[in-house]
Amino acid sequence: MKKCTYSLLMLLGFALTFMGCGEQSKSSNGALTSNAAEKVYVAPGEHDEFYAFLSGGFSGQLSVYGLPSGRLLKIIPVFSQDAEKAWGYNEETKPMLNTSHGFVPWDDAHHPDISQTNGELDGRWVFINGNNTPRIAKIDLSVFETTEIIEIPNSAGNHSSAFVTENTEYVVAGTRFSVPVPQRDMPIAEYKGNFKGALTFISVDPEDGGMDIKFQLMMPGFDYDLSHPGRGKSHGWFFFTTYNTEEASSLLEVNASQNDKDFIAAVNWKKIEEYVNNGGGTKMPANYAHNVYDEETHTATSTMKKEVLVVNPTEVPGAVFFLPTPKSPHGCDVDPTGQYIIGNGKLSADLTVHSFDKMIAAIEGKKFDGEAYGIPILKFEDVLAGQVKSGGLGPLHTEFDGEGNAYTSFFISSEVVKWKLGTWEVVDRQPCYYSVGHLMIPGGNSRKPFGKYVVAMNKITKDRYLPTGPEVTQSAQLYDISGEKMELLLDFPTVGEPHYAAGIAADIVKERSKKIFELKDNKHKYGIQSDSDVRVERNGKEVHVYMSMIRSHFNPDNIEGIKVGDKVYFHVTNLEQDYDVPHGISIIGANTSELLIMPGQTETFVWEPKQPGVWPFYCTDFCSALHQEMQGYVRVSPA
Ligand code: CUK
Ligand code: CUA
Repeated sequence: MKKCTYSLLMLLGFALTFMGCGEQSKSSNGALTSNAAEKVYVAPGEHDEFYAFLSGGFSGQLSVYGLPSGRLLKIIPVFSQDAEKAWGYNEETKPMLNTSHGFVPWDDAHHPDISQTNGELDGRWVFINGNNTPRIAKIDLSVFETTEIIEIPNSAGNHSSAFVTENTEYVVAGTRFSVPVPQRDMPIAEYKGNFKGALTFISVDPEDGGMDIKFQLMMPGFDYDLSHPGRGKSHGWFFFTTYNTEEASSLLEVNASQNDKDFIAAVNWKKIEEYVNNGGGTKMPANYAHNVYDEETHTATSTMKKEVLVVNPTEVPGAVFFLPTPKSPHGCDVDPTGQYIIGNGKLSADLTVHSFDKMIAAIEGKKFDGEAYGIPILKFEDVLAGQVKSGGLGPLHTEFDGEGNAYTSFFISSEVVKWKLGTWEVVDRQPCYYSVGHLMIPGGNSRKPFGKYVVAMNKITKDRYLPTGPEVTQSAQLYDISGEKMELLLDFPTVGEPHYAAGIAADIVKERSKKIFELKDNKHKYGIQSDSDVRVERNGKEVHVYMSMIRSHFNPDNIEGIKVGDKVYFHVTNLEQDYDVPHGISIIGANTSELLIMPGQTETFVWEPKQPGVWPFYCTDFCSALHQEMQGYVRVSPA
């Protein structure tokens, strides 16, 4: 009888599966089908619960997603020119991409981090690093635009960036490559002892967010991979993973993995800050660009800075220590209480967890195990809190849910492993498809994570999506972590390679982000206030067109008197005062992108007509029923 019922159920199960409506059935791709769909469904017109800011990797940008739906809301241009928003094309934003190497309209963006107050996300700014030409950018979340970019001198790779301390006192940028400091022509083989690793502390103005390099800590020539600030009890410290502590100039012969243990560098930045505030440190010549977008003039300016304050770790006794950490640690993560510092040794199966209290005790007891370049090395056993026997391979990064659990990504075994802080026991594991890099729990970098979801950012998406030629999309996956077991809910494609992400409850950000640019506050040099200001001014071969746009016309819309060989500047002001009505403009043959101009703002593009004729321009952004009528002509006569 029992057997009979069982087979009946089996049969029923089969039938349901064949009909494609098996309840809670696991599809061959690992997703829980029915329940998962409900959990990520955000009904039309409803808002997502979280914003997620995903780094665009080699796209150089920052993309904004809603969670749990995984819907792409916006791509914020940061380090790369963006035709859609004219970023780096119009005269106003070109200076944002200026560097000491000239105009660099691309970068490799890795790690976004959201500003904090008292260890909690305040939703004011997102910071993100450019790896290639070392830069840190700040995105203002009242407008979702990049408003400041600072170049990092004496650096290369800029990978252990851009993480913020718990009152956003500093955003920190650590060099990945050590380089000659100052840069100079020298044999590469003389790396050891000559190259330096700069850890840069950029102060952030609590009012306007203005960034400024406070000091650079000039560390030994290791590679500085990732970092995280202390928080709570360890606030005032910053931790950096290192590799290649052998200082090999070539990693070809696995030189760099000779040492059984590399280090986590623990930096007491409060101590160094005090030293610097009392006149400590040495000013050294350095060229770096500091680019600021002014929200009143809607115009960026680029300033070339000339010097930087450098501090040697041995100048400030008691400020820098090394914690031995096995096997090329990659991620360096600190739990929400600030007690545990986790080094993810990517060549090891086990995770090493250091204890902040034990570290302080060992420092106070002066229990050192030698030194490197004058920096004391603590004893591994003295600082070890515990080890997680993960059973996985290739641990990279750890996030926290605020409930005493940690979640570590394993690149090689391609999984998320959940374990308990303090007991180090593994409580769950779920596969990722495939090869996960970072994880992100909204607020996971703060004292108060919103422990509801974890996003896995995967390097490989073999077969997960429709094929699109040899370059298949990169991918993120969303897991529900509200229960004891994690549950895979959703795959969603990403823009570029999503190295890392930062997430925040939407309520903290969304009302503030409906900012209106008031026309009366428009201080743009070429801005106008009304249609009575529109005009065309000629100055030799230079022509300035002061133009307005409002539903649904340009003014002036017919322009004559332009000649081949002229340089025509179109200064176009959007007179709209509804916050979400931009207009666009471009003209035939313009060697730039269109301008998408927000209400109350002015933007400028340059046009150098090459042929006589009557050339049309039009609005490029749908704005009303008469959008198609929003157009005009420029008459160009022979020179
Ligand atoms: S990461 Cu940048 S190489 Cu593990 Cu933060 Cu992907
Ligand atoms: Cu203005 Cu379309």
